[in-house]
Amino acid sequence: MTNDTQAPEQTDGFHLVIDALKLNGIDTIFAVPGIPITDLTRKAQAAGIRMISFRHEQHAGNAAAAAGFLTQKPGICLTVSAPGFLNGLTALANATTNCFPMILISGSSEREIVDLQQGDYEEMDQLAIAKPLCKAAYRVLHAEDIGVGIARAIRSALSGRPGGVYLDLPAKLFAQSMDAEAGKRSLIKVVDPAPRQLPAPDSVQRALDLLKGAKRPLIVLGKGAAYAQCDADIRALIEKTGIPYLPMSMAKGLLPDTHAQSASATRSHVLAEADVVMLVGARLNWLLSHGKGKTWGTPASKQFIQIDISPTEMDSNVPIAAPLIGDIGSCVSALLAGLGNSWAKPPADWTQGITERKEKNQAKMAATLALNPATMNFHSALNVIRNAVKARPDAIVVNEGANTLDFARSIVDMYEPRKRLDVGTWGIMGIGMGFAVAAAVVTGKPVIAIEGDSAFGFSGMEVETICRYNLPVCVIVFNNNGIYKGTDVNPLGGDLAPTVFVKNARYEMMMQAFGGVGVLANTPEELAKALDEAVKSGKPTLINAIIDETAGTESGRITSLNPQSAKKK
Ligand code: ADP
Ligand code: TZD
Ligand code: MG
Repeated sequence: MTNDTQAPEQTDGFHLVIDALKLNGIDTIFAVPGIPITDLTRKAQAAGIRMISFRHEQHAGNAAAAAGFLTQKPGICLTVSAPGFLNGLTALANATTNCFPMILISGSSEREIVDLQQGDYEEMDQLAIAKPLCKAAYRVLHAEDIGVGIARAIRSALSGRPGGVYLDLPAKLFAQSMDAEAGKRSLIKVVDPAPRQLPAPDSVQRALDLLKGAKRPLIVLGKGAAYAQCDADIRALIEKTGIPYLPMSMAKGLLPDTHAQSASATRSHVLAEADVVMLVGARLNWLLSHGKGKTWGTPASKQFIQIDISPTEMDSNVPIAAPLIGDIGSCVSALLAGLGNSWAKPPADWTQGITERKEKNQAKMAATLALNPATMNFHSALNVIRNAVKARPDAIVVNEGANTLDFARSIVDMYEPRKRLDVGTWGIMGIGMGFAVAAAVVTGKPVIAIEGDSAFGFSGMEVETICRYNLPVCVIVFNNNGIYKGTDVNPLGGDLAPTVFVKNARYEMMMQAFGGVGVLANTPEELAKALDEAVKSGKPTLINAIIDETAGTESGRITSLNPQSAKKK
């Protein structure tokens, strides 16, 4: 075909971005189109990348973050300049906070105009704004650097502690053309983006020695352990050592919550009484009371072993006696290798005491769950979902709210790893529909989103997205007429209290509006029937579960974090 007069084949910024992503195994993008990336979304779709188009960038960003957590590939969120970028930024910061790998790719306006602040369309110095809110931030100005830019973004998102990365692509870049062959050569397929990091042998021995000497050992599994995808080894470590364990919320299901060694039902007892605690991919942040205070019993009564990929996580709150730095897969297999065949199980008075307390608490909970109050409450509704997840352990549970979150976390048992996605480290509202869409898209499994009515409102419009892509998502809105409760009153009359919503809102009609199934459920029977049908049919469904508006408590289980006014009224 070629002859001397024919110009060499050209490529451009659009195609180089798409080719670089595809070369690195990226098969899905979560986006909201507009200037300057509309054509990029079209061309990516035409090139076989699955484009999931959202109604708001925050939810596209949350979807990318959840996809990253579930797959160990960076989830990609694509947005327009300034306002679209800012809408995606909360998700990027949240992903970084939670150690989920994602890349926010935003188009941006003309550098020359932005930098002189001459007032371009959607003008903003996005790179500078993103930098403090993510793990790394890059800008590509020349088409021949697109390959490097995407390779650096992927490596930054995945290596070491995973997190969010920002990639700035100015409008002019997309139309820049270059020789197709040279363009192809400029792309980089990232080799080993998350290299294993083997723990030092002496640190493994130190951890084993500490564990061996423990009288009341405890293992805490965090979402880092779920992310690491070394499920069989983690289970083997727990079962071979015989040590009781506590899963943090997104580590639930790494071992089934019904496992004999789970200490979840007697959490406060084991945290207070343990003498050696091994943290596996869990930080000693507020969710673990910073490793000190009343929760942790007698001051200085415990020693910590901490497995984490980030060395600077050690001693962040309390001294870590045995830091084990490396990737969780390598650390856990090194511990397993070091256990030998004669590992003594923990003293029976410790494990039996836990079992007895646990059985007592579980019996109490079973009695509460069996009650069937005239108006559905959190317990009677969640009991239905508990049974549904037991029947479909492969379903993914998404969960947000205050009481709706706290009760669901303790009542709905999980059976398989990475099946629970929730508000994470920040306790952020708004992840619901983004996480649900991602879970359905990347796994194809049924998704059950357990949503407080306030929590649902943050991303509710994405039910259209769920219907548009016909995703097997069943949203259950726990409708208690408000934030925490529906009973607050404004002492002055007039406007409603700030925590309450329109009473008896018909959330199910939102799903109906877009062709999905909407059901109003006043009883556990109605809820069970609708949920069963939703999971069986895979049809987008929203169940408006009417919950006793008096049943919740302020801020759920974290009431104590509310500052108290010194002045009485
Ligand atoms: P949780 O909220 O469940 O307690 P955190 O988000 O606080 O969990 O902690 C997760 C920890 O896991 C982070 O400190 C992170 O550095 C670590 N981590 C994530 N992935 C890995 C991995 N593959 N290997 C080792 N540590 C990891
Ligand atoms: N905004 C964001 C982004 N995150 C938050 N966590 C909050 C606001 C504050 N907040 C909570 O911490 S929980 C919650 C809000 C607004 C909603 C609780 O109401 P709900 O759940 O209806 O979702 P319950 O079941 O009524 O308690
Ligand atoms: Mg509510």
